[in-house]
Amino acid sequence: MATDRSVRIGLIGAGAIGEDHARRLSTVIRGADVVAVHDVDPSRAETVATRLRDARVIPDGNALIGDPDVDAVVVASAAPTHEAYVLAAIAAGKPVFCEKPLATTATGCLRIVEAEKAHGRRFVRVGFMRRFDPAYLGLKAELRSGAIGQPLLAHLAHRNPAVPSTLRTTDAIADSLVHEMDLVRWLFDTEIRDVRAVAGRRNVKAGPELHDPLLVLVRMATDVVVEVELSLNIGYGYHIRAEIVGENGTVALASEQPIIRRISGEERRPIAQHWKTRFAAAYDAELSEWVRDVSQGCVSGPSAWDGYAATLATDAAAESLRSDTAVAAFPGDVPTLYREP
Ligand code: ISE
Repeated sequence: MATDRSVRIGLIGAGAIGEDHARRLSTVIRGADVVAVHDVDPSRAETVATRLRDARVIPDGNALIGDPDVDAVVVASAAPTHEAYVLAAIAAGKPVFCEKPLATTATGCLRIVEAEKAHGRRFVRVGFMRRFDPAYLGLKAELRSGAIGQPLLAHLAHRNPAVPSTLRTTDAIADSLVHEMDLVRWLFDTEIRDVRAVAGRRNVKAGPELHDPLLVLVRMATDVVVEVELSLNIGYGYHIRAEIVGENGTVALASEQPIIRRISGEERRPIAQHWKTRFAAAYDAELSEWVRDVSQGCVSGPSAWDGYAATLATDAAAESLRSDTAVAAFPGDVPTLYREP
């Protein structure tokens, strides 16, 4: 649909990220209106809808997708529901922004890839927002400048202050580690070859079904080796770290906080406490670009193929924990539909 009126968006999922996207779509980003909201918890849908100018609560997600007043769909519901809603949006011929992961298994992601290929066009954009984070964009620009030479290694850390005690290791891998799996493909412009996950000493704060922390070695097709730490109960804050080691030097994410406090003989720098605040600019940028695309009748950004390649790698990480070996995660050649022009 190319249009000069506001894009009418249906939101599926009114939880933490869904309500944040509703806020940004209705108060930050121009050219969009959230006109319909669905959530498995009707009271959550109602709470979000009442904050919006003119939004209806629709009790069924598929009915929201098919609603004639909905031009485009944001899927921000629980990860196990993503595949079905994205397939329904494609069947309805509607553009869809799907929060990561695209699906909880690579097989599920492939079903979405096949659905787009059957239509001969893209409908899907995946919410890999780190590609739009100013700090990561600076890191990628440094890498591309060649200043540090060819990249050899990278050290990444993904630290959450705490997660629910019910979280399982496989869900944490599929939902959190997926960011790093997309990030390394984007940063190094190459595919992942294999993944080796190691579970060491458990954090006593981790729930009974969560192995935390994890250390994951990711080997890229160019032989760059990436070490990823996934810590989900680190306590002190929401801290995302990245350092790339090149032939001539290193480049790293600096602290995202602009100030340092020097008090009582100490230097103290604030650290974000939540992913909503640490990546607010990135979420704004990615959704702003999506709304612009929808209004112009085009699709860009992280694709269903990117979603498949990242989840293939998280599947491999989970399998590696089970088998205690490295597991292949090379997705194969990018289908024509997804090749950059
Ligand atoms: C959450 O769903 C996100 O996507 C955050 O970016 C990530 O850091 C967090 O671990 C996930 O639970």
